[in-house]
Amino acid sequence: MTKSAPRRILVTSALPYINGVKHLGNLAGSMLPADVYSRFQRLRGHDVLYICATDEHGTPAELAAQAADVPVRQYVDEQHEIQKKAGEDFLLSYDHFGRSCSDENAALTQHFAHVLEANGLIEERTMRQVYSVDDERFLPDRYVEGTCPHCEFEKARGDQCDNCGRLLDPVDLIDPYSAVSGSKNVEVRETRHLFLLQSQMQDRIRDWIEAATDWPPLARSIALKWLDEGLRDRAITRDLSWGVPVINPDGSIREGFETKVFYVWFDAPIEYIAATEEWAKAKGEPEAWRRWWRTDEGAEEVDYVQFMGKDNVAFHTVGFPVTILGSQEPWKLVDRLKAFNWVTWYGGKFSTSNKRGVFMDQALDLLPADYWRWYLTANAPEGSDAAFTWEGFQSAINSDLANVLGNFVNRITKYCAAKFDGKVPEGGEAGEAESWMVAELETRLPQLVQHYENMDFRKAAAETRAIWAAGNEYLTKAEPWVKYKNDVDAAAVGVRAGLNLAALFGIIAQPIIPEAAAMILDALGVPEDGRTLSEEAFADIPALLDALPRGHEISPPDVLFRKIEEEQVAEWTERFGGES
Ligand code: B3M
Ligand code: ZN
Repeated sequence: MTKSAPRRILVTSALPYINGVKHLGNLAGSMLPADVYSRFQRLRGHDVLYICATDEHGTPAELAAQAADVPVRQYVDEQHEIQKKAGEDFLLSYDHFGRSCSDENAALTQHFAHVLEANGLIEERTMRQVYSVDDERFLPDRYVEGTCPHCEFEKARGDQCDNCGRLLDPVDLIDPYSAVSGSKNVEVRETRHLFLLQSQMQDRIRDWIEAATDWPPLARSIALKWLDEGLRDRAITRDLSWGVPVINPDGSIREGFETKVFYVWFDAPIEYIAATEEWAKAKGEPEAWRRWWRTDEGAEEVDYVQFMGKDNVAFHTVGFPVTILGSQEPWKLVDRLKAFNWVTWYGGKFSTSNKRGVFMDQALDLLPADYWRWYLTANAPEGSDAAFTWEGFQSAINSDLANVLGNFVNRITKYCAAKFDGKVPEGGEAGEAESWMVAELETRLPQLVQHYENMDFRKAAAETRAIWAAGNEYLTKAEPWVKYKNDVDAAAVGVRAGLNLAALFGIIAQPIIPEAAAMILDALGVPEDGRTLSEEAFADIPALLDALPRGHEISPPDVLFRKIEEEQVAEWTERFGGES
């Protein structure tokens, strides 16, 4: 079989906002699937670049810093390190985890603003804004709170109502007050802002989305819904001091914008590109980012895949593409966008203040990353929202990981150590049970690959588990322990196939549970270059059952997974909430 050429795949996951460690739902709907997908494609032999960063500008950062009583710069520096560590501890294999407050992002954001304005897509307009007389400032977005004009929720934020989910214009709030001081002494005043003329790009964007027939359905349907409602021009600057300054092409501050910066949603997606620049600089090849992003310099052949929660889709299918296409410069556009619904906490919202839900750093104090990675992938919120429950978590870990995978590996390696001197046995010929197993793999392995290619993560996890389960069924059929009494050669076949299956199970487990997979593969002495999921590796499936060299030494791994006990479920329910 000829080796197919590696593809170049660019992966980004929505940039976690800087104001605090993310909860398991945020992880499950962007960073984790992006990581699983990146790991899968690397194991296929492709050239993958997985980029993420913290999203550090905007009102929530300023407000959180103020609440913590530290300068915003110090706040974002600290929070970036915390989130970076949380990601590493969750084994998220970013090639680079950047920061949207980087110089690269400021320069690129300003560049885009200049070319968009030159192309007639940015215009200065006067708009009405809430102004706080006592605070002596305008109150953008979350700086103002009040009663929602749609649902009468009393603590609606200026940009969005947390109760009914509607996007709001701060001037529409009823009984507005300042989130900085609580002052009700506010009025609407006129001020100038830059507007991105999205309405002019309506047809371009629609043509592009309509042509994107291979996108997973959720992302595409959200994008089309926004287009059907009609694209509106939107302000891309705010009255804030923390953010990317609005400058002229000569570097001077734009007149009238001395106390304004770009809106966080304008600069945040640009950070995907800027973070790639940061990555290139860090590895001492400052131009290396260009072949991933400039279609005139090699990025034409890149497959670019984005991962995000459903609330971010509009910004990625309308806002950012308007920036990219409107620039009329040869930038790479996303090829496929995978969106997720919510992970809920027993059907409700995660909430720090109400002690509902587990956040990324807390999770790892309880159990290793692999446990969470498995559960959240196997229950990915793809078709609809998915509720986290301790009971569901316990059963997934105890059944899928401890029983189906862990026991298989333990049983076969221990038996080999006890009866075959810890060496892959020689002797015997493959028979009916092995043919059955080969047939299973011949159907299931290609399906597994297909599910990953389609970015159907639940299905990929279910197929992975089905392959492990088939291995257990194989051992029941082959019965090496029974055969051993009368026919050691016949037992040798089962043990040999069993060990090879254990290796295969570790190989296919790598994208989702990399740590446990490495333990299995180390115990079986599978060399690094034998751990791939490449087309060549799966070309000869019968050979997979006889891949480890005969006579090769193996050792049983340490306990791979500990079962979750009832008492633990009770304790965690108490601490983090559960069925109320
Ligand atoms: N920071 C996600 C959020 O906080 C947002 C994503 C930006 S992606 C460019 O909702
Ligand atoms: Zn509302």
